[in-house]
Amino acid sequence: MGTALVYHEDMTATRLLWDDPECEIECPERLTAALDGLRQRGLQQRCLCLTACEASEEELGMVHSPEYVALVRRTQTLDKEELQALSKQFDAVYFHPNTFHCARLAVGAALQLVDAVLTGAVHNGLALVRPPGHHSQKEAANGFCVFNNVAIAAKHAKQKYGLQRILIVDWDIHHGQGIQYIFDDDPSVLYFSWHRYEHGRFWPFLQESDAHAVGQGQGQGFTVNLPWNQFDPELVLVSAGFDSAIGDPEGRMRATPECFAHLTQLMQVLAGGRICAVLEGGYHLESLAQSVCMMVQTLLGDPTPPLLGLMVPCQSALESIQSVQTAQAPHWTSLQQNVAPVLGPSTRFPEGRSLPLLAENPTYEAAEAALSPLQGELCLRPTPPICTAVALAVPGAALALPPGVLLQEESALREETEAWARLHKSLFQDESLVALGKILCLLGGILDGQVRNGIAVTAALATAATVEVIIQRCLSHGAQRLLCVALGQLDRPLDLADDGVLWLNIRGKEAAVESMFHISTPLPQTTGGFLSCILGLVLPLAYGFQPDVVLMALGPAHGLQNAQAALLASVLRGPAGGRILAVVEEESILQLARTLAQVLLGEAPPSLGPFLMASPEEIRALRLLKAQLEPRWKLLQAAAPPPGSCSPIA
Ligand code: Q9C
Ligand code: ZN
Repeated sequence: MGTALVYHEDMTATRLLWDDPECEIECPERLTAALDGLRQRGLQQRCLCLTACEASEEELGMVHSPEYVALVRRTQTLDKEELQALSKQFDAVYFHPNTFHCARLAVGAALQLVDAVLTGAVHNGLALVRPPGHHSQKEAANGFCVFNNVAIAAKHAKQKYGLQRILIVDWDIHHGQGIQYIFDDDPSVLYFSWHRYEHGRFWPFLQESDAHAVGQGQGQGFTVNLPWNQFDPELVLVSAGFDSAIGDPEGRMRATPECFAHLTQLMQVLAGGRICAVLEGGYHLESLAQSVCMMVQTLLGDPTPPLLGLMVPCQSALESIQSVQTAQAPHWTSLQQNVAPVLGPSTRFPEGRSLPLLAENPTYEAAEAALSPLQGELCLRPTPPICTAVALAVPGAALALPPGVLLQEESALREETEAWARLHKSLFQDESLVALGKILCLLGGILDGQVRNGIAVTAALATAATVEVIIQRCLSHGAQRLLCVALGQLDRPLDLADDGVLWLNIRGKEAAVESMFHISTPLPQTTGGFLSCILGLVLPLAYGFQPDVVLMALGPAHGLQNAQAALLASVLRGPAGGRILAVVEEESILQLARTLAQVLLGEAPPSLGPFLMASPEEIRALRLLKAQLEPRWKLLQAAAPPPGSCSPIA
């Protein structure tokens, strides 16, 4: 099981035949640049490469009218003047004698990818295609798009595999109005798009790209910008446009290539990891190539490189999120109990005010400058030879571990282990001393870059002392920032310097902020409360802190179900580039160690089970923490509201 890459070089055979500054950016080099990037970094070689076949006219007919398909078919025999005249009938479109062939290959590639994922041949994949698809409509080409590749793929997944819930995430910088129209009244396809809007002044200049568009009829609530885990989809299709990336002449935004690794990783916890991504826009060749590589690398299971920069959300982004929540609240019970405080009138931008976005954005030269050092860094960060290692206190228990994990047999030097143990004299003896030696060796592997992540199983009652040793060892080994997410009865070690360690304890007691680096919150008892806690508190704190290493410690009476522990471990892989050590007590919970090993190897976490709304006390606790922590941890301002019921209000 791996990652599919679907492509056909014939898709480079369509191009603009006349002068048109608007359309010239949609060029064949987009595909060759992306592919060269993948090849140079050895990523293509790690994928299952599939050659695209043309979609049939019947397949096109799932979305497009026979008249429109016939019209595109006829372009094969038109001359240049006729092609140009026809192109003018649409907005931002050009036709070429090869357009029909390429557009059918693009659809065919998307369908093959869905087949590969849904038959279980691969976990996930990317279709590198052109022309793109998300602006295309039943009877119209639009915005370089001829057939709607992703929409046809969604129809195919419903018809051929009987899927009932498909999530489409569209991260192209333009609104995919084509997909929105096609599924406007269809509640089985949730269309999520983020896009540049500028209060309607950004192409395609549509009112219906705004937050108030929520779908029609039965489909109300299914055209949305929505936090990512509520709908519980069976398949995730990504309209993967990279024109939101830095340097893009269309989008003029500044998402770094790394952002796409993190976006991809967030999607990976959904739908059992079944992700089909299909290329849409992206017109700065180097930025496109790097962003595609970031996505494919993450699909392949590699850790995400750290996100650099100031972790502060901008005011206008917060306002956009707020207005989406307001528009969606009538359709999703979850959004009615909103953790986020409503923005005061003084902070709101008046509707329609144009923001100085263009002036602030980088020129191409600036983008090149920002991209090239990143390149260097990418090459300098080698993949650790070992992905996941497990240190067990009792060796026999290894049988239950998934294949692919390294069993940590080696121990740290005896003197070293004893020196650490002396700090906690009464707690490490015999068996627990042996376990400590292995854990120290495993931790050393993580800190030296030999091992990506690990699980440490401690002997009975030794968890707290082990956590103390791990923290001290990390700090003495040059870790600048260590995030500790501690569950159950574990106290923050005394005499820790602030700043270096962010201690977040999720335990039975009430919410409390001892300091900006010492926080505790109760473990929610509902799925909704748990998701709110993870998405609305843990994740913003983790990304805001930018740790080098994450320690997830399950102490006595942690009360976490295996699926909850798996989701937590899965999201905590993001902020520290996958450097995470999970500490669990005793082999008695070996099933837990097994589940954790699976997610640390890159598998999707299991389902959390039936959905229960967060309780009022859980919401109150989160609100309280948010209010107290926001001055220091600004990402909390953008925190998702607590997720609610799995289906919208009828
Ligand atoms: N210069 C895709 O990204 N041009 N289509 C807008 C502003 C059309 C974008 C005019 C952009 C179409 C798939
Ligand atoms: Zn676009």
